[in-house]
Amino acid sequence: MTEPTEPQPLLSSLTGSAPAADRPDALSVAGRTLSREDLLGAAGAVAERIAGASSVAVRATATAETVAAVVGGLLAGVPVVPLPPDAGPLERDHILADSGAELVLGAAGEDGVGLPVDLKERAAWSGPEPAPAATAFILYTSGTTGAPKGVLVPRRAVAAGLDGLAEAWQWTADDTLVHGLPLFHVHGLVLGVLGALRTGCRLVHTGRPTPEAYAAAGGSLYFGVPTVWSRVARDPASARALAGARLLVSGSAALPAPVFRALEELAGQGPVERYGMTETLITVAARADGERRPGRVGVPLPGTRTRLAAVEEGGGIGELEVSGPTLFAGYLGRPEATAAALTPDGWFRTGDIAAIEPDGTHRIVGRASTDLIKSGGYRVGAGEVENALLDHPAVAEAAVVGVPHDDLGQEIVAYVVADGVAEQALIDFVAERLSVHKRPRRVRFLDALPRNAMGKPQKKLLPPV
Ligand code: MCA
Ligand code: AMP
Repeated sequence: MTEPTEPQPLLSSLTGSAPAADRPDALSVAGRTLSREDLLGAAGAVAERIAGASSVAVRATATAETVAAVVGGLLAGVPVVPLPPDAGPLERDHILADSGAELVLGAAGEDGVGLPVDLKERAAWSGPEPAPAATAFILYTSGTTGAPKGVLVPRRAVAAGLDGLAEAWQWTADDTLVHGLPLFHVHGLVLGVLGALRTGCRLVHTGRPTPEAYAAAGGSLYFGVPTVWSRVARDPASARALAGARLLVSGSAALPAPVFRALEELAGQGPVERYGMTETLITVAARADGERRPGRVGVPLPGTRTRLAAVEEGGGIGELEVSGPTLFAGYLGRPEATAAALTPDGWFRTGDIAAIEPDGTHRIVGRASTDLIKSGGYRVGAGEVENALLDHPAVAEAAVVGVPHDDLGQEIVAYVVADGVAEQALIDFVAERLSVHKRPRRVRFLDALPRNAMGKPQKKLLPPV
């Protein structure tokens, strides 16, 4: 078997393949426009400031400054740690301490920490191309228990993943990519910003992913999480305005079939779905030239292999395992967690239950653990929210679950044993200490959590909300 060839390195794709005709609005983020040359100049100035640092955190507001800071990190070969801009002290301090980030780029938050990025600064960066195995990003993501883990994403994985998607979606410099997703996760940042820079296409980031903003942006290629697509589908005028787009893409959570059908009717096309994880980037995608069917997330990207583990007899479904060039290099400082996530032969255990159809297309059926919640496309660990609730002096016990929800896919619901505290106060307590999107949307007060004979909480026995 021949070894797969290395993709074009990340740095030279950022600096070397600018389309011949740069345009003043090559990049537009929440109304601020820049040419590609301006972006690279500002990013070069960032690179000069941070060169030699072991890692740099970026307060990832949806702004052009964030894009310049991230690209500056990639130019300088300094691993970038995106920080959710609304992360409260518990989450922020954990990410900064765990990653060891020496600097925080971006306008200072309430903590007063942050070095502003000036888009008017310019420098031509001429540093060497870092090794393909060097870390591009340390992305913090929830597990089922404890605090989020830092996922080490190699530069090679980003390059390979983006090239695979460009091929699957016929994504070229002629496209205009539109989305309004957060810039601290794979979807909005890696695909939604670096994908545009690597293919050389124009990017319009709408600030927030509202149906009206998507409709007004006039793109050829649109990215959204299912919550965004379901809001578009409920706004017929906005949905119809997308009829001229070449391709709509949904990912980060399961797209409900009724949303697919509504878009088919209103926008003349259902979205292609793709599937992935922070640890693996996107591994499976429906192709632009393939059949679009609700619930089918497509076929493995070039170089990626998939298999099902522990398939139940006659069931045809099992835990999806993946291998290939887009896999992470481990959880930062957590060898046991890294080892537990991999099989002895090096495949990543996704924790997702899937089926592979005879035509090779994949269906995601559910998750093995109910303690990993997907709400609005955000991955939220039940344990992290439970620990935050238990920090409240009035809370004696807490159990957090994801409950099916029309708009968010799953809604975070907390069951607590607590005395003398109101529902909203607990919601705000979590929103302020973690990130706003990790807050429970509802809190139920119980006299005791259901437990088994061993004293272990039994989430299956919790009463309906
Ligand atoms: C509400 N707000 C509060 C509180 N309640 N603020 C403080 N304390 C509270 N108690 C404010 C918020 O700050 C926000 O303000 C506003 O209310 C609305 O927030 P929220 O209700 O959370 O927004 P939403 O409407 O529910 O958001 C839906 C959404 C969002 C826009 C779809 O969930 C979203 O952006 N999802 C994308 C997630 C994503 O990109 N996932 C990718 C990871 P303000 O309006 O002022 O801000 S997955 C990935 O990367 C993989 C690899 C993959 O497959 O893609
Ligand atoms: P994250 O690490 O935040 O990207 O979350 C990864 C998880 O999102 C996966 O393990 C899946 O459970 C879920 N996911 C991503 N894309 C899809 C999809 N197209 N359909 C169903 N679930 C998805």
